Amino acid sequence: MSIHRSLLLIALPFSLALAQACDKAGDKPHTDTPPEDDTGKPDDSEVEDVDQDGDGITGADGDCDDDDAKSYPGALELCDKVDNDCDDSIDDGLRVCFYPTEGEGSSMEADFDAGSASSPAEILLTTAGTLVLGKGEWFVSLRISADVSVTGAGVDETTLSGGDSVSVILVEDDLVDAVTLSDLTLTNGQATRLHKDVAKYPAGGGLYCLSSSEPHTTLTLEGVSITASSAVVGSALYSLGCTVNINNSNFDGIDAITETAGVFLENTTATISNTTIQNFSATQDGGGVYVTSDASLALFGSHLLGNKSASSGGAIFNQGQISCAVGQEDGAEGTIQSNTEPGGGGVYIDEYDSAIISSTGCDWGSGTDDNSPDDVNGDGFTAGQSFTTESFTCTYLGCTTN
Ligand SMILES: [Ca+2]
Ligand SMILES: [Ca+2]
Ligand SMILES: [Ca+2]
Ligand SMILES: [Ca+2]
Repeated sequence: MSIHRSLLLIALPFSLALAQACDKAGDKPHTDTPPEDDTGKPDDSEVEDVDQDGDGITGADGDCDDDDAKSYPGALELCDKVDNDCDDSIDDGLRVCFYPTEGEGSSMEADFDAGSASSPAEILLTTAGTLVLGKGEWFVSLRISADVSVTGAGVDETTLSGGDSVSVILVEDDLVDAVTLSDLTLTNGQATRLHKDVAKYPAGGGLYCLSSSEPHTTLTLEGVSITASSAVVGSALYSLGCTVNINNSNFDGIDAITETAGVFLENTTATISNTTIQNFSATQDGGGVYVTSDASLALFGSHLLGNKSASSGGAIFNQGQISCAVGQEDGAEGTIQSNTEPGGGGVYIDEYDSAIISSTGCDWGSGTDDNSPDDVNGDGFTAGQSFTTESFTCTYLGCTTN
């Protein structure tokens, strides 16, 4: 006789006895012939009355997965993509879960909760996966050196703060292909990394992205707000070598301190859609955005509003290639308005032969929302130029309307 057969013979009477015992516990008299089932559903009453996974709850008593001892009514919800507490919601009520691309998920709540306003937690993510943040505010400097998506519960629900002492998120490893941030706010960052050439300049208070070799890291922002963050260069965002895609986001310079630009793009290909960059005030060139000669910026249906430079380029200081156009999906008008600087031009074009700006379907304001004193100026201009909604192209020598 095989071992399997002997086990079966032992197990069979035991389960029959158990089924009978369960029946005795109820009021139903036991019969050998089960009543006719006219519900159309499989008759599994005898199976459910046994606690198959040993968690103390039978299927009949509400164990929503009687093959998983970590799932039963009242169980602790775990970061495992399973409904542990049997309320029909998976991983509900959890605050910080990390799900690696391979392997089991785990809670990072304790790591995040360890930070305070005066001492943000330093957290490294070195494994590819998804970090899911629930409602709450955490004080962190989050360094990402793997392909990671960070997703919050919404810009008004999930906030990561640098406590005015550290950059909130750092993306800085050449092995990283793609990092995505969505549905969260980064605030009160204070740059901790330095500009590559001018090491005395801290760069990227809210978000810092460094990708120094091919293929470049793709950094995607969807529904991200960056506020009240400070740096010498790029108070909200500094990108060196990353490919940056920004959609439905907001960069606000209120309570920010910057010498040069809220958004600083260097050796970067940037596409910014349906996004607002506003209220930045720089003591040097470039209020809202600074585009270096090896960078490009395509604006679609986006808004640069109320940015200031104490030098040149209230909205943008441009050495590279920039375009302003309507939204790619909704055709919404772009706006570059109410940006100011003393020297001339919402956009200032520096003396680089390849520096260019083209505008189609963007509104450069007029009257009270006009840029002051001009819309576009450049190193070789005889006078600053003013536009409203016409299409035009400018180099550092001057503009032509299309
Ligand atoms: Ca069970
Ligand atoms: Ca169970
Ligand atoms: Ca649940
Ligand atoms: Ca779970």
